[in-house]
Amino acid sequence: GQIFKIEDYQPSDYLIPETKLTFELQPEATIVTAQLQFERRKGVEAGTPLVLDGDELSLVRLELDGRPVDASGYQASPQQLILTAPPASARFTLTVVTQLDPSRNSTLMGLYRSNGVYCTQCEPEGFRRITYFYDRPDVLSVYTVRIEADRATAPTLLSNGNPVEQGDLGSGRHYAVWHDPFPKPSYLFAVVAGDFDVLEDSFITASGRKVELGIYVEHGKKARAAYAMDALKRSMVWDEEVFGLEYDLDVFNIVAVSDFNMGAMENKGLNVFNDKYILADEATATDADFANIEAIVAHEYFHNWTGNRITCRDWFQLCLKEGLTVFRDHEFSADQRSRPVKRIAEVRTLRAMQFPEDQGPLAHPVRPRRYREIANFYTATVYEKGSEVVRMIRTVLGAEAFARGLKLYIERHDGEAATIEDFIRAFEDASEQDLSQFALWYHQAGTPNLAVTATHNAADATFRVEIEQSVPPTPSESRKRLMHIPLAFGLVGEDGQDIVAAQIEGAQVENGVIHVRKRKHSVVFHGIPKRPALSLNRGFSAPMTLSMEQRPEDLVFLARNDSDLFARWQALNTLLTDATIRAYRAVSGQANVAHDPNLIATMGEMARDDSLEPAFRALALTLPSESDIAREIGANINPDAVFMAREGLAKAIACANADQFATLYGIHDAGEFRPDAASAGKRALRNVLLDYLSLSSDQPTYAAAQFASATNMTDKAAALTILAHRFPGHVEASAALARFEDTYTNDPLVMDKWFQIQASTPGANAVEVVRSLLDHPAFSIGNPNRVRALMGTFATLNQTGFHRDDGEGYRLFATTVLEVEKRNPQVAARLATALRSWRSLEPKRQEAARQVLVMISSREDLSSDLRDIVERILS
Ligand code: B3K
Ligand code: ZN
Repeated sequence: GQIFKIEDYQPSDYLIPETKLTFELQPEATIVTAQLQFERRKGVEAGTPLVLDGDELSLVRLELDGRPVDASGYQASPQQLILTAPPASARFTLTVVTQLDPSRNSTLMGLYRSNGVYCTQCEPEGFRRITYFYDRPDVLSVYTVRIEADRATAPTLLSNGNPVEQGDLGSGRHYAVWHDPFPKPSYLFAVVAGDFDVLEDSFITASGRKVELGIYVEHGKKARAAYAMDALKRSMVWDEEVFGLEYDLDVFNIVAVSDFNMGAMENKGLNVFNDKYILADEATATDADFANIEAIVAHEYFHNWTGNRITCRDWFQLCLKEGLTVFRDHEFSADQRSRPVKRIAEVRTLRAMQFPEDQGPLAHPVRPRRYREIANFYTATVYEKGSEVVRMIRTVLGAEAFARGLKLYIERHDGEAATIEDFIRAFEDASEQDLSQFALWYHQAGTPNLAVTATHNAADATFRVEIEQSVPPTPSESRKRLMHIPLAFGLVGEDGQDIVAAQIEGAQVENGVIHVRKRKHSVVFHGIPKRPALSLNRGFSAPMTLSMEQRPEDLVFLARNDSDLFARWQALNTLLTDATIRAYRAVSGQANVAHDPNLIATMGEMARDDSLEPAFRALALTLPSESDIAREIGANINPDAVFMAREGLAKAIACANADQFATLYGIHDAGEFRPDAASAGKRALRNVLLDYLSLSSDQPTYAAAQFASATNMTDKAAALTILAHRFPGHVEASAALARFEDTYTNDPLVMDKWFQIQASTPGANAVEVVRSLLDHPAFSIGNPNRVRALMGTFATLNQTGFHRDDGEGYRLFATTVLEVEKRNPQVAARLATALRSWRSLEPKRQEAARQVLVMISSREDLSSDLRDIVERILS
C-alpha cells in the first residue's frame, strides 16, 4: 500500500466554503445529494483538475452549476472523482449524487445501520464513503443538512449544529434540516436517524446563553443516561472555570449506539457514543464503567474547542487534538475525583498500553511522520503519551505560563487547522522559552531511561546524584538525540519530611524538578548531614523508565512516608515487582522463595491506614499485573512462571494478613450505592480484600456470599470474578456464572462482563472456554463490543491462556481476527496488536506466535488495515 509522508503535505487546490447535503434515507438504498460550492485557491491555475476522495462509492449523477457534466468531463471510480477541466471561474457548484447501502455496511465507517438506527462515523476517512469530497481535515466547510426518512422507524432526525426546520413529506416520510454555522472538516460531520428515548436537560453558559442538551438512547434506557448527563453538565462548567471555554451552539446532543468501532466521537454538536460509555446504573454498571463514562463524556465535550474549533492540518497532527484533549479529561477527572488516585490510574494505563507499544515493533513518535493506514494511529502513544507531553509542558513552563500559552494557541488558531509546530510556538511565545529540545518528545519514539546512582558523604554533608539518560532504538530510528526530561524529586529525611538543601550544584533544578538535558548530570546537594531517601519521578513527571539500585529499606520507607502519594504507590509497586521477579527466577529454577516480611507487613499496614483514602489503599494492595511483571523481565518470558510467581506473592500477603483483612472487609461496607469516587473507593478496597480472603481461606465462601447479597454490579462482578478465577470448575463458581447468565441474558452490555470474566480466567483451559463462547447466542462476531469483550480480553488480559505453550491460543485468536476482518478491518487490525510483544516470549511460544503472524500476512485478500499491523509486528 501507499505510504503517506508528512513532508508531502500540500494544501488542496480548491476550497469548499459551503456544503449542502440531502439524505434520502432507506435501509438498503439511501440517496445522498451533495451540493458542494468550490472556490479555487489563490495562486492555483484556472482549470486545474479537481480530484476528490471516495471509498466504495457509486455515482448516480453529477452536475456542474446545475447542468449535467458530459461523460468526457469527469472520471469516476469507487475511490475517486476527477473533474478533468473545471470552469475557469473562481467559484462553481458541483452536485454529486451517490447511492449507499447502509444495511450492508459492516465496516461501521461512513453511513451504517446499527440496531435499526442510521448513524455515521467519519473520522478519520469515513466521509468519503458518503460522497466524493476533499476528505482531509484542513478543508473546512459550513454544512447544511437535510434528512428525509420514514417517520415510523426514524422519528428522530439529527445532524450537526442547530435545528432549522422540520416537516411532513406525506407517504409516511418526514424531514428535518440542520445548519452548523462553524466551518468544520468532513471528519466531524454526523447524521443520526432512528427511534429513541431522549433524556433532556439544559445548561446556561457563563455568558448566559441557554443550551438544550439531549441524550438519545434505546427505548426503555433513559434512566441509564442520567449519570452521563450529569457528567456532561459538570464538564461544561469545568471547561468554563478552568479554561474559560464556553459552548458555542444552541444544542448539544449525544446519541448512544450499540455497534461502534471505538469509544465515542466528537462530531460538532452531535457526539456519537458507544452505548457502553453512556448507559449506567448501579444494577448494570461497575464503578469503573461510571468513571469511564465521566471521562469520555468530558473528553468528547472538550473536543469542541480542542479538535473542533481548532482542528488538525493533517492526520500526522492527530496528537494536537487527542493528546491535549486527553490531558484535559485527565485534569477534569482529577478535579472531580481524587488527584493522586487518578494519577496512579493514568500511569498504570500508560505503562500497560503505551510502554509495550513504544518498546516494540509498533513504536512511533507522538507526532508520526509516516503512515500506511491512518486508522491504525489512534494509539496509546498519540493519546496517552501525547497527554503526558502536554503535562510536561506545564511542568517545564509552570502553570501560569502554560495557561497563557494555551490561551494564545486558542486565540491564534480558532477556526483553523493547525500543527504541532503551531502549538509549541504558542507556548514558546507566551513563556519566551526555547522548547526545541523539549519538542523531541513529539518527534522521537521510544521510552527514555534514566540511570541514577546516589552517594552520601557524611564528612562534607553532601548527597550526590548521578543521572545518565538514554533512549533505546526503535524501528527506523536507530540513533536518538538527547531529550529534555523533567525529573521531579525529593530528598526525604528520617522524619518523613522533605529536606531542603543549603545549596544545589550541577544541573538546572527548579521547584523540585531536575531538568535533565545532557547525557550525564551530576547534582550535588549540600548541607545534608544524614543520608536521605531519594524519591524520584514524583507525580510521574516524565513518561520514562528509571534504573536505580535502591535499598529495599529505602523503598519501604518511601512507601510509608513520601509526601507524594504517587511516589508512595510507586515505591510499593517497585518492591512488589522486584519480589515477584525474584520469585519468577526461583520458580523457573524450581526453588522455594521466601518473601521479605517487611514488605508483607507494609501491605497490611497500608490496608488499615485510615489516614489514606480507601481508593488509594485499594491501589496499594493491587499487585502489578502479569503483563507489568513480564514487561519488567523483558525477555525470554514464560507466562506460566510469571503467573505462579505472582500467585505466590499474593498468597504470602493474604495469609500473613488474613485476620486483619477479614476484619477490614467487615468494616468497609460502602453503604447505599452512590457513584462518586469516595464510595467507589470503599468498594474497591473491599473487593481487593475479598480477593485476598478468598486466597488465604482457599474457600469460595466469602465470594459466594457477596455474589448472593450484592446490590450493585461492582460488588457482584467482583465476586463473580473471584469465584471464576480462583475456583474454576467449583460448583459455586459454575452456579454463579449460570445465575449471572440467566439474569442478564437480554442485556448485552452486562453479558460482556460475563464474557470478559470467563475470557480472563487463567489457565490452559481458557482456550476451550473462549472457543465455545464464540458460539454463545449472546456473542456476535459483527459487534465490536462483543468481540473485544471475548477475544480482546482473552488476548490482552489472559497471559496464561492466550500464551498457552502449544500455540492453540494464538491459532484461535488468528482465526477470529480473520473472521472479524471480513466484516470490519479496523476492529480486526486493532485486535491483532495484541501480538506485538511476541519477541519477548520464550523461544517455543515465540515460534508459535510467529507462525500465526506469518499465516495472517500470507493471505492475499488482506485489508490494508490488518496488513499494515501484521507486517509491522513481524518486521
Ligand atoms: N476522535 C475519536 C476517535 C476516532 C477514531 C477513528 N478510528 C474519538 C476521540 O478520540 O475522542
Ligand atoms: Zn479524542
